[in-house]
Amino acid sequence: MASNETEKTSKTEDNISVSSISLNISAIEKKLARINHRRKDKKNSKPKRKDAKETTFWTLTNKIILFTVLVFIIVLLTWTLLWIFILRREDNDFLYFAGLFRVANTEFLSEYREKGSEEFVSMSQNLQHVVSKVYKMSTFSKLYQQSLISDLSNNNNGGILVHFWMVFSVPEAKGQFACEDCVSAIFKNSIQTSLVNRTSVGYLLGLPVDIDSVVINVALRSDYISATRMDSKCVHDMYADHPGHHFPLNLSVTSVSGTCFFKLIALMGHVIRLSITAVQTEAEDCISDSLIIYDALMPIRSKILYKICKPMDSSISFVSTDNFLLISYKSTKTMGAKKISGYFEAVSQEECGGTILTKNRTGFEGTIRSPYSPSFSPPKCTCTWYFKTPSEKLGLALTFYNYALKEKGIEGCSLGWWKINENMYCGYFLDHKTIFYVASSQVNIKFYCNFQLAGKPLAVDYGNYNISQVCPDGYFSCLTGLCIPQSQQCDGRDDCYDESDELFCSFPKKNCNAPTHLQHPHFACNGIKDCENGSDEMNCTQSIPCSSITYVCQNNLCILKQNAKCDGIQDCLDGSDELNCGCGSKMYVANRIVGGTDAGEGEWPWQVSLHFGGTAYCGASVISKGWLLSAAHCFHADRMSDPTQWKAYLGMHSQGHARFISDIKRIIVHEYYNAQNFDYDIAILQLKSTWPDTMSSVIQPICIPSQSQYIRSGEKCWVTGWGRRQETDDKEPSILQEAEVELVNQTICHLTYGLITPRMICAGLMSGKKDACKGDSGGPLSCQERGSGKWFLTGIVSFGYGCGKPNFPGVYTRVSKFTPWIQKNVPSVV
Ligand code: 4AZ
Repeated sequence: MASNETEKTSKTEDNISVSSISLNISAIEKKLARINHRRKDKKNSKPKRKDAKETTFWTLTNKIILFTVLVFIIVLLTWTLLWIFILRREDNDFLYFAGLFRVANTEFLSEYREKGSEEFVSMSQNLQHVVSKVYKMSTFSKLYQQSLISDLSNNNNGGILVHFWMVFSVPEAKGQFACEDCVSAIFKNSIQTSLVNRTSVGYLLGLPVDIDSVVINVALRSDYISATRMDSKCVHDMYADHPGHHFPLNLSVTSVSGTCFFKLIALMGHVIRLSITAVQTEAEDCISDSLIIYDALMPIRSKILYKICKPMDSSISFVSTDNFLLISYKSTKTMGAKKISGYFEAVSQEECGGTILTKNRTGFEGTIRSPYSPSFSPPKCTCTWYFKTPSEKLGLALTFYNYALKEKGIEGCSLGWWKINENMYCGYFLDHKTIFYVASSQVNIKFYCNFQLAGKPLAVDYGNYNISQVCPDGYFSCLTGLCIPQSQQCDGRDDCYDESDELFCSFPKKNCNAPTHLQHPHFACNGIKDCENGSDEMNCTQSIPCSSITYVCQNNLCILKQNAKCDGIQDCLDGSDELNCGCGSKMYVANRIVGGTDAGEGEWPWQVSLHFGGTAYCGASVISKGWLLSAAHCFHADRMSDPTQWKAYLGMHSQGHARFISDIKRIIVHEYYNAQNFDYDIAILQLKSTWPDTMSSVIQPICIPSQSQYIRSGEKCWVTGWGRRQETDDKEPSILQEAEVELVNQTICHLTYGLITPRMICAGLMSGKKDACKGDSGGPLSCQERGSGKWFLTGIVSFGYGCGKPNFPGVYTRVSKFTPWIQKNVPSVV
């Protein structure tokens, strides 16, 4: 490794300060000597009368005064120098950057693998010099401190890949200087490219550099220190030099505290496949323990493939883009044993795509897969398949699992995009299968997997379908592509997975002669006798096969009774429906949000205000001791997903005056959150500390609805928050606002907004006026259960067209769709 310039710099600076002090002291001594000399001369030449005068000057008092003045000057001088060279330096922040670029047309020497080799030292000194010159000639010259070459590696594109660190020193007064784009732009702009030869290789002070390969990211100081420490026993280079051979990776950590790096390097022309078979960690918050896999040899943020922060016992594997991969393992010293098991191997680069001639029949017959499936694919890949069906009457059907295609809009696609016979689609992940039909006998499919992280493996079943009749007679054709029996249309159950079978239905008809479990949920087991023969309220607590309208007891048996949860009556045989019911009650008995009024103190004890970097940003709801529920979109941007930047204000009435404030330990954003259409807009937050029980009059959890919650349009609920009172306001109210809104029929909501998924619910007034607005996001839509009087979190403020506009109700995340997800992630949720 090249020398660590920072340490050198600071040492030289220290030397400077010490020697400057001694210089000044010796200067003073010289002056004194000169004075004495002059004094001696004078002594010899002046008459005796003057000697007597001098004797009087050198009295003891004068000597003491002179000595004090001298000491004072020396102390002053020392302090000034100390301040200039040591104390003032502490006002500067060091900022660390990690980056890489490819030097083209240069042969990689095997000696570069050895950091102590002459070849490595000489090459890295040259490269360091070039990087330093780039920044010293730039507007950041005063801030730039040094660069340090971390690795020189061979790679599948040829030339040498340079992994490097950079350190900038920024005065604290300049605030958070971390303009990653600026630092990156300085580097890229220094590369002289020529339009003539049309390659991405240009010249950086004479060095042939591939401009497309340049990546520079802000890095963690702790990563820089761990990776560059001279005596580090925690940076390991591991080589996979026999293709196909499994090299074991058993990292057992009992006492190590800090970050260790494992660099996995494969033979040229190969990529690394890393398989993690088990992870034992203590914490689950990514702060104390984490395993991060990078598609680079340095911890470069934009090259993260995957993060593992909690124990895992199933196998998962990743493939690198190039012939290397980095594992960063962070661990804090705790009691429990931590272990990571797995192996890595060098595998050949995999091509995907091909020509497929389908058989002369309808039905699915084969599967196409993303590259390296079932491993996660590298973030970037391109596959091309060409399909030909045997007849003009047969089109191509594609079944996607937990994935769907949507026509591409003007924005780009973040989860892969598809070009199918000249049409462009964005792909996105969701929790059910979809079928996509291409009404042509010749189908050209191009798949570009431009993921931010490693691409989830995709398997797509293909087969022919009859272009003139997608679903057989007697079947309803869902918008998800599924075919369901016609009888299931408008039965109150979402059989299509996108509710397309339940939209545009007339008011449900009673079917009093059918058994209760086949009746419409609008009537069945809702506590109201709708049928004269009482058939709609019969056998409601008997175990029946589970479905989307049944309540699941803890013993996994299902009952039909609606709102069985916490209604004060034991309905499940195991009594689980009445367990954990310390939720949804408020001490406050009385009875801006747009069109809202001031709430009473303690009226909404589950309401939370989330502050980001000191500013109120979103709302949230308390759902159990130490856990909150909010909207995923509050945490979407890179910066916003950092839990350390957030604080939760609980038991608060007037903004900023909370009874309890906690840091956030962990943010779990739903894995299918879709920033384009706000689908799966939900996030769980774990608090760092929990409030004392003495605050229970102002802090209470709200109940989570059961998965089978049936939503009745027109039902009145309350939305609360410190968001804007008008769309045009430029500041938020200080007192918590509340507004009563009505749940809106899903078909009407669909007609208004178009894309409303089953994970959304609309609420507001069609006349407008009462609505959530900017700043209310993530906050609760609270609905009171008629029987028990308990409050349930029916919705989470998500989005809307403006605020309080007529015919545009607010859109909320439908919490009942996430009950199993919440239960999986939050221990003992109420
Ligand atoms: C927001 O920006 C927001 N009218 C939240 C809700 C609504 C609009 C905007 C619904 O946080």
